[in-house]
Amino acid sequence: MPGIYSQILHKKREGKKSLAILIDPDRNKLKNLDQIIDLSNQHAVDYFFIGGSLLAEDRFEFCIEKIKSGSEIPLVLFPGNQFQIHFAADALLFLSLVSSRNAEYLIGKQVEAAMKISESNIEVIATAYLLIDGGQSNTASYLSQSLPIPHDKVEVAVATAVASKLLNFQCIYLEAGSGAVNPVAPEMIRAVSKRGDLPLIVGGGLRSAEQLATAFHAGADLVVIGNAVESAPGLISSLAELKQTFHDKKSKA
Ligand code: 1GP
Repeated sequence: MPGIYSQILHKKREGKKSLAILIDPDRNKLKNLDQIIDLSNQHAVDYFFIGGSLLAEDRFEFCIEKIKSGSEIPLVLFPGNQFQIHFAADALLFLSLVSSRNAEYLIGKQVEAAMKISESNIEVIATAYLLIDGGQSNTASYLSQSLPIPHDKVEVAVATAVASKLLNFQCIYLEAGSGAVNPVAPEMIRAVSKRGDLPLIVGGGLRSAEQLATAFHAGADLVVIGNAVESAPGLISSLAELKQTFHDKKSKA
C-alpha cells in the first residue's frame, strides 16, 4: 500500500478531493464514536484524524484501538501535544505552528518528541500549521500563546505558506480552530492553493456539505471535520455524497 502522503499527493494531482473525520479523544466527545466509524466505513471516508488541543478525560489509546479494530480507513495522528503519539496509527502529521512566533510550538515540542518518533516506523508528514482567526478565541491559540493570522490577511497566509514550501514542508494546513464561528475564507484558501503545489488541508468550523463544497472549490485538497460530525454523525453521508458529486462533475468536465 502506498504511504499516506503519496496517496494524498496522487489524489491532488488527479484533482480528487479527500474528507477526513476528526476524532477528539476526549471522553466527553465520544458518545457517537461507534456510529461515526460505521458511517465512515459505509461512505468511504478517506481518513480518520485523531487528536485534540486539550483533553479533559483522555481516551486516546481507547480511540486508537476502537478505530483500528472497526475500520480500515487510514488513521492519521493530528497531535495536540507530544503525548498524542501512537505507533498503531498509519501516519503522523508532524506539525509546526508556523503562524506563531512562539518557538516552543515552532520547534520546541517537536524536539521533545523527535527521538521517540524517529525510532518508530510511523510515516511522518512534515506539516506547516497555520492558525487563522475563526471569529472567536480558541484553545489552540490560547495554549500556544500565539496570535492567529487575521481572517482577511490573505497575503500573510500566502507568504507563510510560500515560506513553508521553501523550508520543505510537505503539506499546508489552514486551521480556523475547532468550533470556529467562521471557517477559513474561500479567498484565503484560493490564494494559498494558487501559490503552491503542496497539498492543502483545511479545517475548523465547517458544518455542512455546502461549506465543504466551498472549501473544495476554493482549492482545499483535504477537508477535516470534527464537531459537526461528532454531534450529528448522519452528516457523514451528505458530506461523502457532496465529495462524490464534486468528482463526478469534474470527470464530466
Ligand atoms: C480540524 O480543528 C478542526 O482542523 C476541526 O474543527 O471540530 O470545528 O470541525 P471542527
